[in-house]
Amino acid sequence: MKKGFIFDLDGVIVDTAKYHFLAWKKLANGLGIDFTEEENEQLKGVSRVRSLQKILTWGNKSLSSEEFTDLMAKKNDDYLSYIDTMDESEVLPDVHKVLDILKRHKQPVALGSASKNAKPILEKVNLLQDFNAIVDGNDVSRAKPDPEVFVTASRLLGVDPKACIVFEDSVAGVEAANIAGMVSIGIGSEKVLGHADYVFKDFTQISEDFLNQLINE
Ligand code: B16
Ligand code: MG
Repeated sequence: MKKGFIFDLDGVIVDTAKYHFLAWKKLANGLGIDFTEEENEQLKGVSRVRSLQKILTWGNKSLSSEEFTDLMAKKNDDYLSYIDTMDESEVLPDVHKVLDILKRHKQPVALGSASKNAKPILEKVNLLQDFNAIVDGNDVSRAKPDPEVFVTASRLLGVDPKACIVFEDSVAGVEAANIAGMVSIGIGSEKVLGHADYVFKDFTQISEDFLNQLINE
């Protein structure tokens, strides 16, 4: 059966969580809310709107809808100023290796990210041309763990969802892949991503034999 490989972006291809952290921390502190790295962890894979709602809940603050929109725009401007400094060196270890193997085996590859900034980020790290389809936060209305982003990616690739393999670093993203009936590969800690079909610390742990097995099974 024809297979399709779908990659999450933040935490899988690049580590932009550190930039989200700096931008959210500035916003939260400006509202008198403390914001820790642990709280930032809980925003991985979560949409921008939902992230701000969570921060406000943690800080027990409420905003008018104008203030909310204004702060979201400011956070994104800050975040984009960090993104602007990115280059190829920020691609996580062995991501190029895995993409090259899949290309050599003529496997279709898609991006499935919650980020509305996915395309500019891929452009900065020079990977835009490596994906046959890109589905990001601009294309979907339902956030992970809803499988919309991955199901849309499988449709664009022309591959049955059940024949797709998803690489994800977030709890909600692994859940979304599982709900879609896709093979889920967690990138990160077994403790956090134990509900994935497979878990690897990072792409350096993924061999060509393993990828061949996924392609041929
Ligand atoms: P943006 P992913 C997610 O990307 C991030 O993990 C999450 O922290 C962020 O809030 C979300 O994108 C939205 O990002 O503000 O750029 O639209 O992991 O799904 O690639
Ligand atoms: Mg992610």
